[in-house]
Amino acid sequence: MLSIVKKFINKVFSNIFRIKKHVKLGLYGNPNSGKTTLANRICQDWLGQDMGDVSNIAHETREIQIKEQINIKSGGKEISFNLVDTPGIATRIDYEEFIKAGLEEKEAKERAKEATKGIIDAIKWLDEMDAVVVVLDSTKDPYSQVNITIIGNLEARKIPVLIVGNKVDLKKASIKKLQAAFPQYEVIGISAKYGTDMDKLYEGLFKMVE
Ligand SMILES: Nc1nc2c(ncn2[C@@H]2O[C@H](COP(=O)(O)OP(=O)(O)OP(=O)(O)O)[C@@H](O)[C@H]2O)c(=O)[nH]1
Ligand SMILES: [Mg+2]
Repeated sequence: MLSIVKKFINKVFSNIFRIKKHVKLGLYGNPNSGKTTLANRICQDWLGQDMGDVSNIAHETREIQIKEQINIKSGGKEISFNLVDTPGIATRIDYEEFIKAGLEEKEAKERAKEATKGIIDAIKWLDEMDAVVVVLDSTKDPYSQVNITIIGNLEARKIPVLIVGNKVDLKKASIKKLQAAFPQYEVIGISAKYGTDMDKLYEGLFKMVE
């Protein structure tokens, strides 16, 4: 009888604890790496709704976007996340690139200005995060300054990091190259667009924050 009461009390307590735990999870990475596509995938998986706009033109996300209380289940456990989609971080923004992508000059200049502000905000927000997923494009060279800067910053702040190699559906994708560039981390290959290996990503998330 006593053990049943104990079990009941334990269950109530663990439920309270579970509800209380909100992990602020940031998505960081280069422009166009697929952060918003991943944010939408996660929101679709657990809330059945999208989070933000996706575009093949870089710097689509220029303001921090937050979706609160996404309850994710993995391995028989449940954790509540506040998901933060951030503007892509770049070392250089050239409005002429936006003109080449088809924007009018005025629009291109405005986008460049907003993108610059967005990068500053993204960096400022780093301190707010409990954990960060660095979303890398697995078809691109991993030794880019931006990746190293983001990961170095997170290490210095002792914020847990999960590295995700996105776009594994593309021929040029190489998780091996990413893994070689970041040997101290396990790199998880996914396709945010098609939902490939999302279960591995959720497992990785739980390992990181538990
Ligand atoms: N093939 C493929 N394309 C993807 C994948 N994920 C994203 N994309 C494409 O990559 C482009 C950029 O995606 P976004 O999700 O807007 O990228 P982002 O990192 O949020 O970009 P910014 O907001 O500019 O920083 C879009 O054309 C997406 O459709 C993927 O897994 N596979
Ligand atoms: Mg985006």
